[in-house]
Amino acid sequence: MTERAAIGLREELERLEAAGRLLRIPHEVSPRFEVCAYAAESGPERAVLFERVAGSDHPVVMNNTASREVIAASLGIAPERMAERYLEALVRPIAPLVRPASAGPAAIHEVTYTGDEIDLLAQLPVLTHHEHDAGPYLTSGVVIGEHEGARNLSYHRMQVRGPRETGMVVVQRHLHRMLDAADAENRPLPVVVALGLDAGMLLAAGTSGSAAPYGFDELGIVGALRNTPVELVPGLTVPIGVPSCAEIVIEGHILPNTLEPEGPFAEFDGNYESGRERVFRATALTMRRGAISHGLATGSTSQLNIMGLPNEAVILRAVRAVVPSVDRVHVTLGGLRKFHAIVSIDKRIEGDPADAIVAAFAGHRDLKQVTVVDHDVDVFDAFAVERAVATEFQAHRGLHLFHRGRGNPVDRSLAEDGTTSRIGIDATRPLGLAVRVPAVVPGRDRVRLP
Ligand SMILES: Cc1cc2nc3c(=O)[nH]c(=O)nc-3n(C[C@H](O)[C@H](O)[C@H](O)COP(=O)(O)O)c2cc1C
Ligand SMILES: [Mn+2]
Repeated sequence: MTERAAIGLREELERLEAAGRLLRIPHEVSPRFEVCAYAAESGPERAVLFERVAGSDHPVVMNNTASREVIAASLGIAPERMAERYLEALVRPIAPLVRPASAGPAAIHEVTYTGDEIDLLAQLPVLTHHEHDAGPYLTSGVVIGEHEGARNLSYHRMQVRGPRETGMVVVQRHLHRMLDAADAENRPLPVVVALGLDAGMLLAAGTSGSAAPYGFDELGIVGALRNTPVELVPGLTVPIGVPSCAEIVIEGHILPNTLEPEGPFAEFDGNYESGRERVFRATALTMRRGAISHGLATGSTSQLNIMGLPNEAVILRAVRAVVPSVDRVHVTLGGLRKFHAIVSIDKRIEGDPADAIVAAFAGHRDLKQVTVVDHDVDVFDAFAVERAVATEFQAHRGLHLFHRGRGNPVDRSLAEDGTTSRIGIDATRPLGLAVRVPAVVPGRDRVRLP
């Protein structure tokens, strides 16, 4: 099987439907809470396509990153291959290409509104997510910025407050660095907001700075996952490349040195936030005919997967540098895809598990707990992992504690000075201990239950 990620949301939906992983909701559903309620109730196994959203001509997809299985179907890989495949893409990115003029106009420019023709709430389905949110928000737009040859992709929630105006929350990361430069000259920062994207694009935009440092173009990850460069077309009103695979694009500027009241909005830890945040003004809205939009609820598994699954690749890389026989890495959902990892290794010498633990912590500093198991334990099977801990682990030799490391502010259990403790669990068999022969009941394959 050649592993090639879907190019664009439409190809992704075809793949998901063929794999039985798409639920269509044909009746009309309200963008105010109801779409999110259906998405939450639907569970992580399938993406959901809302064919009729009240007040809009555009369908909305949700849950297309709700589980590893759904994402894998879009990426064209086996689910357990995700970390390995993502690592290949990080190590060998494929740079985007500008669409040649001879190829004619791109589909993303089939429908265009510019300037005062734009009315975001009238022209797009914009969801209201949680009970006490201030109103409709765009949460799933991938914001693309450029500065001195560097490109960046990241998410920034947008509170839609007027026909062309939204709030925009920009935390001190890569886009903020571009904003600092623009603020210093008191000029607006041009950006493109791409909406309605496939899982490869969504994961790349969620990849953290530890995996994709400033200046690393996240679009190169997407190109590698697709085995073909991402195609860019020039923006209509901003000097920023637009990924032509998007369903919808909002072009515009983040206003310099401007903060306005924003929120409340429920963040991924379930708490409402509000404050003074940046302001975005749209200069163009372009889309495909029949464009499909995309919704993402904060705190959902769809969001945790986007922000967390790339961490598996980073941990795999870090552990492999020390223990080349590392097999698989699983950053668990219960650990918010950030704090807890299971690592399997083919242990060659005593010392491999302890060094794998140290490497994992160094590779992804948010980690608080690493469990190392033998390679015949399925890291994705919680029962199998717990059984390995129950039957192979002894704290007097297998427990590794580290104190006073850098904590993540999201974690409210941190010490008063903001540091964290870390725990490593070596649940591998001592070398030389025979592998138990699993007890098998003969003839199970011939049983035909009534
Ligand atoms: C659905 C979703 C919403 C997010 N919302 C915000 C946000 O409002 N503001 C923000 O600064 N980061 C937000 N993030 C986090 C960043 O987009 C994410 O950490 C990204 O990887 C940062 O990219 P960078 O390393 O290129 O700066 C969000 C992430 C997701 C998946
Ligand atoms: Mn970045």
